[in-house]
Amino acid sequence: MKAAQFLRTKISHALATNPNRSRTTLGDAYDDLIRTGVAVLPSYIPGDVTAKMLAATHGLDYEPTPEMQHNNPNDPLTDRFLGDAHEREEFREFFDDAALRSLIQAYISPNAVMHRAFARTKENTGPVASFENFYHFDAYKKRVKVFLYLSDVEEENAPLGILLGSHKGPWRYRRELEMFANYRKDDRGYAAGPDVAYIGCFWPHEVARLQAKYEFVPKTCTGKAGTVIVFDSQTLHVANQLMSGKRSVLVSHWIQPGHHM
Ligand SMILES: O=C(O)CCC(=O)C(=O)O
Ligand SMILES: [Fe+2]
Repeated sequence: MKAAQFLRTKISHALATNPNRSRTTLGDAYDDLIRTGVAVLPSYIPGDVTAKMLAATHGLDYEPTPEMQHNNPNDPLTDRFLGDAHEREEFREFFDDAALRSLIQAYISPNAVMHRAFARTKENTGPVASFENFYHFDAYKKRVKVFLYLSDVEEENAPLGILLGSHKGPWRYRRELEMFANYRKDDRGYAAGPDVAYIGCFWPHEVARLQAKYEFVPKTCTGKAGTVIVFDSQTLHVANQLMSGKRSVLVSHWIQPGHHM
């Protein structure tokens, strides 16, 4: 029953989205996105601009990241979050970027819209008990996330990790169906509880098996401040642990209208 509904939903999504390279000025990034699920654009936003943006995040009143609400309650809060960041003048140059919009609309469809925009700073080092620190996929729907690093992100500064090429393939369907059947959201649109927050997560041995079987190569998305990372959140990806410093990013999420999780 659920399987039939799931199949219908997958088909209707496939019909609603329609990738087309000619819509974007960022053709190479488009090719990377289609092929691997991620495109990295080094030095995309100039250093003087990101420096101002980073300074602007310092003066802001942050709240705890909503997705962290299901972490072990005994853990310290690991990061801070500011919603609706696209409404702030200081961040416009990123959130209003026309070329990035063209890239996402080329990848999803001309109707794709920005669904969320926020600033996020990870500032506590050490292990974190959160779903995102395991390899996971966020969705069974095409959904693009864009990160702008506001600080230099080296190996020890919580770089995003991606398994290249993991955004497609029939191996995904069993877990996607489970997500389709069981995922529940709270009234803000985030995972309703720890049981569902972890649905998209894979055990280390499962990740190793997928890597071996499909030759997925892991990519660690390090980059200087100003680097933009565009990825399909259907990829298997992981939040690597913050081992030193802080990691500040601006983030936007893009979806086909109506294709919320
Ligand atoms: O913050 C990160 O590096 C990754 C978080 C994540 O899993 C996501 O944004 O979907
Ligand atoms: Fe994620």
